[in-house]
Amino acid sequence: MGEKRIGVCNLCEAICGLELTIEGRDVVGVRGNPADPLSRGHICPKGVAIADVYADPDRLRRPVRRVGEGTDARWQEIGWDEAFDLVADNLARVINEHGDDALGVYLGNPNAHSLGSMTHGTAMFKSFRTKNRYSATSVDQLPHQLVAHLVFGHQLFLPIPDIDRTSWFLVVGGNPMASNGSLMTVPDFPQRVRDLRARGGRMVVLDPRRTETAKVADEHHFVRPGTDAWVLLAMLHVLTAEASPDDVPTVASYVDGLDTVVELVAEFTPERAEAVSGLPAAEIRRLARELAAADSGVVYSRIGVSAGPWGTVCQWAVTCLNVLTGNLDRPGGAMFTTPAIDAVGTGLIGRGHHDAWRSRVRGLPETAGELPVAALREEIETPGEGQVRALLTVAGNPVLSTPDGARLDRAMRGLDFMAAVDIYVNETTRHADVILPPTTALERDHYDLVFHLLAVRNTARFTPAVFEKEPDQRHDWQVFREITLRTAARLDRKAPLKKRLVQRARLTASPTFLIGQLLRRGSSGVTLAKLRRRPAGVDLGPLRGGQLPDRLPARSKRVDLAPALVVQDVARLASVPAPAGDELVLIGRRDQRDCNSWMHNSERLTRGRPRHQLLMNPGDLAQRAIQNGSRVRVTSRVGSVEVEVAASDDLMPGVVSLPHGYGHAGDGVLMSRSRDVPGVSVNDLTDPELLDVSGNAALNGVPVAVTPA
Ligand SMILES: Nc1nc2c(c(=O)[nH]1)N[C@H]1C(S)=C(S)[C@@H](COP(=O)(O)OP(=O)(O)OC[C@H]3O[C@@H](n4cnc5c(=O)[nH]c(N)nc54)[C@H](O)[C@@H]3O)O[C@H]1N2
Ligand SMILES: Nc1nc2c(c(=O)[nH]1)N[C@H]1C(S)=C(S)[C@@H](COP(=O)(O)OP(=O)(O)OC[C@H]3O[C@@H](n4cnc5c(=O)[nH]c(N)nc54)[C@H](O)[C@@H]3O)O[C@H]1N2
Ligand code: SF4
Ligand SMILES: [Mo]
Repeated sequence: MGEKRIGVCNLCEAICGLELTIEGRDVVGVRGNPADPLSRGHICPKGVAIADVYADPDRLRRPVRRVGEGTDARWQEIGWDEAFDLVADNLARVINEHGDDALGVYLGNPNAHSLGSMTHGTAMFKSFRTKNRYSATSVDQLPHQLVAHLVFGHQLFLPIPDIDRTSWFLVVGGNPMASNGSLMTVPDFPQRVRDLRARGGRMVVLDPRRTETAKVADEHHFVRPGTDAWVLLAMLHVLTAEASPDDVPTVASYVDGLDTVVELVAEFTPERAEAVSGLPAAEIRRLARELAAADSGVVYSRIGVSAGPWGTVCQWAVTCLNVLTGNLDRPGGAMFTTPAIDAVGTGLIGRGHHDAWRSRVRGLPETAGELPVAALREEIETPGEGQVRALLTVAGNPVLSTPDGARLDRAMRGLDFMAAVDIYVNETTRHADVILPPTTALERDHYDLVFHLLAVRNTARFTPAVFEKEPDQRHDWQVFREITLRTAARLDRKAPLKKRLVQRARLTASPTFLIGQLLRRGSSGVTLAKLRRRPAGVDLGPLRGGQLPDRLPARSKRVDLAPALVVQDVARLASVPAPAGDELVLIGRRDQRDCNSWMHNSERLTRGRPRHQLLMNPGDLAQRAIQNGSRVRVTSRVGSVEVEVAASDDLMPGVVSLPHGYGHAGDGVLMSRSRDVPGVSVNDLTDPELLDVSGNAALNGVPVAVTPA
């Protein structure tokens, strides 16, 4: 029969509650937990596969050390103590010999999904005084964070679509039917959309592909990749320049910069947007007016736009649309969460800053202490003071996930030393001298410090580990503690004793202990004891409106709609020649069963029809005399790959699409099953020179040529 346990899925931002059935140390059943107040029983195919990560024989369970090079590389298991010393000796050696900046650090996506990473990993990250800090943020949501910082005064004070109450929902460059939502924790998106439509609401999607989300929407329009900025600015133009005297928008008394917005959008007419984007001017006008007239409405944009050439301008325009239509901070609009642990209000996560320093080689600005990851390769390869000679990666795979990954892969071979905290030998960690594998989701306590902050409903939940860890395993927070303390002890330049003692004490407290403290500090009335009694989670109600200006993180308590950086970039947009529109451009895509570059080791997620193909409009295929199903060569400025092509009417003419996270390497990689998954890495085509003003990589809208292979 087995024993029932409450678990939580950490594989995407939806943070679904799970009900597991276990027998001894085996998971024999996984289903969604119907008692969970946020996820309400929802689960997707990946949630079931969480058991596969736990059981995977290819997963590392003990530290390994690389012996030999390239194809001759072997992995030798070593003890934890030896592994920690090896890492600390080498990191400290490089820092002592070459300075703080000689150490590069990269944090990947699963860090946001681990409590220990949030409490102890960030402390380790900060303890290194290097400028060479990187993360997946700059191939993802950096524009959202930068705009939130500039407009509201905190990088993570992000308004969330109130999907459960809105009557008009515009989705720009997101596909939550496949991704389950992002910067919008929205478990069971399909049901919430059905509910929205059942109460008479509408969902409109702008996307160069007729996606799964487009197919359940009331309306879908193609937009040429990289041109959303013109469309969103034209919507603002309609609301301001074309408004009748009765309809001129007014804004709340705590909002500054409306006049500047009106000036900036004056020349961005719907006709100009049509010429660039392909979306008819009449439709742009209608959409803007529908949003303004709706009882409540919200515009939401995601990675198709934030990882594009104008991510920051787009995200700013989305914010302006929500503000100018009166939908910010009100039910059915773009709202702010009130989580039991408010990582923003308490200052647990810093406000952020921008351009306090720049990258050594290309002079790219930092944001919130991180440099754009598109610069990592050149910082490793370019000799001179401040060159990255040692690298520490944590839960990431930048070789497959960042632009021109192939060249980053080659650059990594030139490092003096590399260490990785990861549960697999992947395309990136294969270059490490040492890999330290922590426990996985089912073996550690969890409280979500990040995604309650971004959720469509306020809830709190503490999930104790389903399985106790084995004595010879380490939690990630323990790994971070050891790396931090042992490295610090070996540095020539030591921090003052008092500081070191405080650091040691902080790193020695467990994440669960810290959560207990943080909950007590909050005003929600939720305690750890209460959460332990109600493992399904506690409902704290729908999102609350009317919180501004009191809760604004900005010291001025004002919203600034006209930050200088954005004003300048809109001016740049006004002066660039409109994209020609006659070349093919490449965009990304996600499938419900994919999980960035990992989970391809799970049999249940990879069997069935392959989904790695280049999707292309049949007209574009015919024009090039390419057969559906044949192999084609896709070439960009930086690289070239060979892959099968599949004809699809869902693609806008002139646009091709490849999923990211494919193209698994053989050499030195231990993930046996992934190697048999066909496909190429889209990031062998994406271009590290194509960046948004924030430094985020423009992974979407990359010019390519497609020819028969
Ligand atoms: N072209 C293109 N590129 C993209 C994107 C795109 O849309 N198009 N999307 C971008 C986005 S949004 C993101 S977030 C990035 C993701 O990019 P990355 O974060 O660099 O890569 P992931 O594929 O998420 O790799 C996660 C790694 O963490 C490991 N891991 C899993 N769980 C744990 C754990 O609990 N602890 C530790 N220590 N390790 C763990 C896995 O084994 C895996 O190796 O990719 C980006 N790249
Ligand atoms: N199944 C699954 N779920 C995931 C992940 C995964 O790998 N697999 N990754 C997780 C992560 S790390 C993240 S950040 C989120 C991302 O969540 P989403 O942002 O929802 O990610 P995508 O599904 O890639 O959706 C991006 C959409 O943008 C469209 N697009 C591309 N270029 C443009 C453009 O120029 N303009 C417009 N308007 N649209 C464009 C694409 O066609 C695509 O439909 O998903 C998370 N959830
Ligand atoms: S939707 Fe996301 S959190 Fe929910 S089960 Fe699927 S992968 Fe896990
Ligand atoms: Mo992401």
